[in-house]
Amino acid sequence: MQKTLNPTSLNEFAKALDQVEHVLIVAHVDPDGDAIGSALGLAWALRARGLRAHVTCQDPPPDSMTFLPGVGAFATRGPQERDELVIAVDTSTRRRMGQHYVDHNLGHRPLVVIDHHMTNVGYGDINLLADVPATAMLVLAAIDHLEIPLDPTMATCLLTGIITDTQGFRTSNTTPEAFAVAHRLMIAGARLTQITQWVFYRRAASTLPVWGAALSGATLNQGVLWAELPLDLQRQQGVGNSANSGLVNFFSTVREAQVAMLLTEQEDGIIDVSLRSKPGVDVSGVARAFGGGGHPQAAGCQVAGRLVEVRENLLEALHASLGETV
Ligand SMILES: [Mn+2]
Repeated sequence: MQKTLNPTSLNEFAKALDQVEHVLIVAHVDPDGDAIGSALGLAWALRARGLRAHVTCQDPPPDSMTFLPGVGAFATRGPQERDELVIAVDTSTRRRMGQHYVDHNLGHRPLVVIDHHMTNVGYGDINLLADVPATAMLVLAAIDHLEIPLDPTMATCLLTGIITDTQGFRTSNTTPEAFAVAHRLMIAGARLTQITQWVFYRRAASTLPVWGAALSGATLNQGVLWAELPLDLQRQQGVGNSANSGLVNFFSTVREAQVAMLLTEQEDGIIDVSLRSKPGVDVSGVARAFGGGGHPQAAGCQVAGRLVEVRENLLEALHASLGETV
């Protein structure tokens, strides 16, 4: 994937916007800070351009994102008949657009895809794809191309996307451009300390027993550190899925772990698999082989089956892929 956006696609995007009034922006299922920040930042920018922009998502935002301007309307409004153009942000596959997109039969509307996942095949009519640290950086490039002046609201949303996806400028894909963009966003009014506190320092105390159980059950096996959260454990502690994001990132800080994996059993019989890896080890291929996708160092998939079977299948694939790397 190229490092910068294709100018032809940017021109096509501008032309598509000129032909519509109502735009629907879709963030991926189980949305993270980049999905939510990119969606809201783009919505504010398009509104500044005179468009009617709405944001939708199958799942509600996690508590750590509730400070973002405009998040109150996030996910509460499903697609409507008058939506003329759909824009998917940070969403590597059509499937990750979620149930709203399917239920409301939006497939016949023109689709713009703005995304930075290497595994994205370009499933939109217009694809704004580039290999950058966060989709929020691509949204900013689009805003610049549309000559929309940045304001503190847009800047706050977009910087949140960058902070989230780079884990505070720590991931191996953090580029000088990420700092250059963050510099611009801070000058435009985004407050780094406020965003960092919300993104990284808002863990509920009720997550600690779940983490405790996962940590004490964690197993290191030939470079793969894994743990699982069965449904009964989650129920026992009364904590939802999103409360456990961060746990797999913590696993990846373990020196002996080349790969970290967290398996979370969901109500619907699906196992949510989160993968992380050390620089130089790529887990996106394994995620893709199981119907998911993501980045070389952070990827995931959702697999139907029993926890133990899914775990064994994933471990086998990860060990095989580690064997190739070594
Ligand atoms: Mn992202």
